[in-house]
Amino acid sequence: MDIVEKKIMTLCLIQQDGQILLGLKKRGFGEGRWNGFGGKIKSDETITEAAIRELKEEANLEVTALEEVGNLIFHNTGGLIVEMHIFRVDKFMGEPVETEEMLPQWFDADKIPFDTMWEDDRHWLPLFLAGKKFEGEFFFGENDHIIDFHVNEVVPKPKISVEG
Ligand code: 6OG
Repeated sequence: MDIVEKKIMTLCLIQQDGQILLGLKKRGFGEGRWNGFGGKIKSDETITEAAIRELKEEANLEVTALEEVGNLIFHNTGGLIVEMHIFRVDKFMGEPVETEEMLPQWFDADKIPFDTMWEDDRHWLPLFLAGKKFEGEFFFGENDHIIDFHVNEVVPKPKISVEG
């Protein structure tokens, strides 16, 4: 299949006191699904800057510490490829508020609404919740169903010191 377009996107997730913050997407791509907060990168910003901006725009939260923990490639129907960078937000200021784009809500880690989320989430969110780093690739077919995928935990390589 021809590649029509490739987009780089961010996704921010906040885990706190056994809960995770998700937003119900009110419009656009993924409307009606619960997801983390994020969007496309603008030409004048880094991926991290885009992640911070999107969380402010979509839930009015000011990120003060975050870490990139996941990297996923989505092959969508029509040739669109999305490279999604997933961030764990460790510190933020403010309370989540509803915006034009998202309705934020805290979910207990064992009550995540997977049935109204993107199908890929059930395959990598458990790794995120367990504090792991991960990478993966998903191939979507009709009706946003997964045809094929792989997800791997990324284990940092140990430092080796050679003496002598
Ligand atoms: P806007 O283009 O509306 O941002 N996104 C996905 N998230 C998950 N969990 N699974 C997918 O599988 C996704 N494809 C895209 C990236 C769209 C937001 O949706 C995310 C962005 O955070 C296909 O600004």
